[in-house]
Amino acid sequence: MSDNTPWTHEEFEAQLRSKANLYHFHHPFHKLMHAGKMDQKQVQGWVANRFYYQTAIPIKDAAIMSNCPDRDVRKHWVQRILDHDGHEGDIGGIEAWLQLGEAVGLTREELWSEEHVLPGVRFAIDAYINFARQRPWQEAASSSLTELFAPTIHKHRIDHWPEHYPWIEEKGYNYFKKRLHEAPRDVINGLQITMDYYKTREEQERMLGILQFKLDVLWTMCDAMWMAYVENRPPYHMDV
Ligand code: AHQ
Repeated sequence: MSDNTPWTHEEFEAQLRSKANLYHFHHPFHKLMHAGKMDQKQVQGWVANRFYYQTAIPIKDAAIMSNCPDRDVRKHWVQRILDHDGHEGDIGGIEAWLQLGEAVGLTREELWSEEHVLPGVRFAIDAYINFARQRPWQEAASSSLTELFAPTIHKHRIDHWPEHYPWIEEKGYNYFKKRLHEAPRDVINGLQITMDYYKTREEQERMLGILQFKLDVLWTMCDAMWMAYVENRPPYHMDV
């Protein structure tokens, strides 16, 4: 007989964290990057494609807020938009990512033009934005909890890129350093919303599926970049 007993908050969080092994940190594309085996073109491809993700985050968060009638939730959630778009005293994550682009040898215009954005990356990210627009705000908010696993990946870049990619200018690290303290704060807020919303075992199991959807978004982005920048098979490659 299936167990319908709801998980305690501790058990529920442990279930969420048990998906850590599916996080895109473990994708072969990131493993190649983390091992220092990428050339400048491959790193530039990643930076340019991830810029589309970075510019999508505040759009996604604004979609969540537009669906959320709770003032107290919006009062906290708006910080995520400010963190990316910038505000008094903070240039914002999008500007910091533009500086990462310059630090790896791209121009700001190239990033804004989206000329390097691969179809598979665009579709995955647009799916995330549309999920946030169409689903109950609590579901969209809880889908951000892939950031449970994000500090590892930011710290790894800060610790290992200088030895692997000495040609990347120092200013390129500012984004990752910024997220090291923003992501854990966001996770606390996202976990609170998640624990308050998913009450029954069936609802909790559904949340695991929502987290899996977001893990799929991140993994699919890496799949598209692997094909283009590692296999050298970008869309409409015809050779067999
Ligand atoms: O830089 C990232 C970021 O600002 C966010 C916001 C959050 C969300 O709302 O979905 N997710 C996220 C992530 C960021 N960086 C990714 C990375 O690998 O650098 C990780 C990604 C995430 O874990 O969802």
